Amino acid sequence: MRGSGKTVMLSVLHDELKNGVEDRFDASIDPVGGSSGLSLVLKENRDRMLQSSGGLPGQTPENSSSGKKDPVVYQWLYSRKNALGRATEESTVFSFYDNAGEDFATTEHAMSQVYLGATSGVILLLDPFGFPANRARADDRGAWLPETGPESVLAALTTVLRAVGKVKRNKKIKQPVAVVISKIDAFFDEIPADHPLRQPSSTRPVFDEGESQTVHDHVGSMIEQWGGASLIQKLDRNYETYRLFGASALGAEPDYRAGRMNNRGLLPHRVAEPLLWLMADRGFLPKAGG
Ligand SMILES: Nc1nc2c(ncn2[C@@H]2O[C@H](COP(=O)(O)OP(=O)(O)OP(=O)(O)O)[C@@H](O)[C@H]2O)c(=O)[nH]1
Ligand SMILES: [Mg+2]
Repeated sequence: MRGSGKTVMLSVLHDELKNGVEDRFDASIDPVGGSSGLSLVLKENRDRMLQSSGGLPGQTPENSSSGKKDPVVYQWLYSRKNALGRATEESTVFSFYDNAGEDFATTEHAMSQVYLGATSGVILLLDPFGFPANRARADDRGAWLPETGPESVLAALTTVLRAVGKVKRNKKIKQPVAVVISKIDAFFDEIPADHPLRQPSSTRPVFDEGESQTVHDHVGSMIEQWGGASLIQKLDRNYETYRLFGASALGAEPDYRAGRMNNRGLLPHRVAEPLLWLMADRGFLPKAGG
C-alpha cells in the first residue's frame, strides 16, 4: 500500500531489535551479510531521520521488471534448554521486503511478488488514513491519501497466498498474518491512555498473549468504526490465524507536507510486536497468558 509507512517502519525496526528485543529475549539478532543492500539503505534512512532536520525517506521506487529486490534478512540466535537441562544454541531466520506500495495495489502486480509463496508468516502494514472515516482527518493534517484502500491490498495478498499455496476455495489460508495498522500515533485520541495499545511493549522475556488479544480487540473495533468491517470479514473468511496490531514507527505525527519528523524526535511504539507474535506462534518464543 503506497505510503503506508513500510520504509520508516523497517528503518526503525533494526534499532528496536538491537536495543530492546535482544536484551528482552537474551538473543542476538543481526542482518545476514552485515550492513549491505537494503540493510544499508535502512541504516542511512535512520541516520538521516536522527539528524536535527529529521528528514523522512522518500517514496520507494517500484520493483524493476528485472526481478524482485533483495530483502533484509535477519538471523535470530538464542539458547534454549533441552530436555536434559542443557542450553543449546538455536537460530531462526526472517526476512523483510520493502516493496513499493504499488507492488501490491493490484492482484496482477502482487502476483509478481513470488517470494510470498515461501513465507511461513506475513506482516501486512495498512495505512489507517486509507479507511473511509479517516479521509477527512488525513486531509486536515496534510497526510498522504492512499489511492488503494486497505481492503484492496488485503484482497491482492489473499489472491496471491491462495494461488501460490494452492488453497482450495472452501479452505482457509494457513500462514499466520499479522495485520498492522501503522501511524497509530495519529489516532491516540481514540485509545484510552491506560490501554496496552498506548503503553510501551512489555520488557518481560515472554510474548504476552492476553495483552496481544486486548490490543487485537481494540484495533478491530477501531477498524469497524472507520468503516472497515468488510476487512475484518475478509480476514475471518480467508485466514486460519490472524492478529491485529497497532504500531507507530515515528511515535508522533510528522509534518506530512514537509516530510519532516515531529521535533519530539523518534519515538517508535510497539513496532516489534507483530514479529514477536509470529515468532511465538512458531514456538520460538515462550507465551504467557491468553
Ligand atoms: N503519523 C505517522 N505518520 C507516519 C509514520 N510513518 C510514516 N508516516 C507518514 O507516512 C509517510 C510514508 O512513509 P513511508 O515509510 O515512506 O511509506 P512507504 O510504505 O515506504 O511508502 P512507499 O515507499 O511510497 O510505498 C511518511 O512520509 C510520513 O508522512 C508514523 O509512524 N506515524
Ligand atoms: Mg517505501
